[in-house]
Amino acid sequence: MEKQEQSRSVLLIGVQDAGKTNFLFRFWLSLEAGDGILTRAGLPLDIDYLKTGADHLLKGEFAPHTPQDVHDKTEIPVKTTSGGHEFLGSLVVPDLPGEQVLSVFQTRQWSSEWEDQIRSGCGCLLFVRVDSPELIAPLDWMNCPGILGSPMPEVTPETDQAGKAKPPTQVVLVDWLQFLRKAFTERVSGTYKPRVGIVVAAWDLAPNEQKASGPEAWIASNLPLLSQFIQAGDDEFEFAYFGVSVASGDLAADAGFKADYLKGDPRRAGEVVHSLSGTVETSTDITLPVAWALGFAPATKHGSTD
Ligand SMILES: Nc1nc2c(ncn2[C@@H]2O[C@H](COP(=O)(O)OP(=O)(O)OP(=O)(O)O)[C@@H](O)[C@H]2O)c(=O)[nH]1
Ligand SMILES: [Mg+2]
Repeated sequence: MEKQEQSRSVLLIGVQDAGKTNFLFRFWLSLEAGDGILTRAGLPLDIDYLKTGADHLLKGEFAPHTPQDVHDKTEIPVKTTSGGHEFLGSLVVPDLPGEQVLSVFQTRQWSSEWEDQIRSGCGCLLFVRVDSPELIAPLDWMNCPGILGSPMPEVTPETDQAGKAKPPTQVVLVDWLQFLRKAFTERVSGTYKPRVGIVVAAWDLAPNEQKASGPEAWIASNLPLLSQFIQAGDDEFEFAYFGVSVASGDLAADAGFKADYLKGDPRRAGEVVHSLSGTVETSTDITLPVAWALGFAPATKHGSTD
């Protein structure tokens, strides 16, 4: 059995409103419940941040947007003894506001806080969220004539508070993958293949017909540039897709669901849809995407239809 005792990180990357914070708080509840691949192995230093956040989910509400001035550097003692891995150590999962992710894209510079996390054994989770108003999608010019019967009309781009056009989310994320590749090559090695989980948050909001095909197909139809980059880049990263729902329903818009959720066991809610064994399946282990990013769950099996 491979035994490791050290500090590892998983970076949560996504623009505003992508579901990072709610995932982190549900992940913490899941570590505490102790039923998943990863479990808690002590108390984090910044327990207040996690506890206050998790209280929102326990009260049946989503946690709010992370303010610009929050520089959370959550460090949680965790352990696993799953699948031939034995790990006891500290897991750094920084929860930064999406504005910072966007600002790295805009200024082409990142802080030493980001840089310091790029090390061997570090994994990444890239977040996008179903139905997010912050998911900026350009009109697909290739399909436009087919859909609209005419070439692409003039569109007014969405703008930020300063009146600057907001970049399409998939362009930001593809750029981030390129920053990450460069940083891993410089700081670890050119042959190190970091694990990058693509997390589609608020999976409960995906239309039913799209749910059956899983998060990979959702990304292919909603963020085609990102999907193509992922397909072309599988020698540079190890990718897997996860559809995550922190409550298994919409606490904000569905009062009936919220009442049932509160009557049940809010400490153990949420689910993850993935295809790690080659077909779309649902797991109640919310630690799975993080465990996978750390290498504690097997890589995706491809070609199950052969
Ligand atoms: N239905 C549903 N909505 C969700 C889920 N997760 C997040 N949301 C919604 O998405 C919003 C944004 O989620 P956050 O976790 O704050 O997103 P974030 O990436 O941390 O955003 P910033 O802090 O702005 O960077 C929440 O306020 C919820 O309304 C989910 O599993 N299901
Ligand atoms: Mg946040």
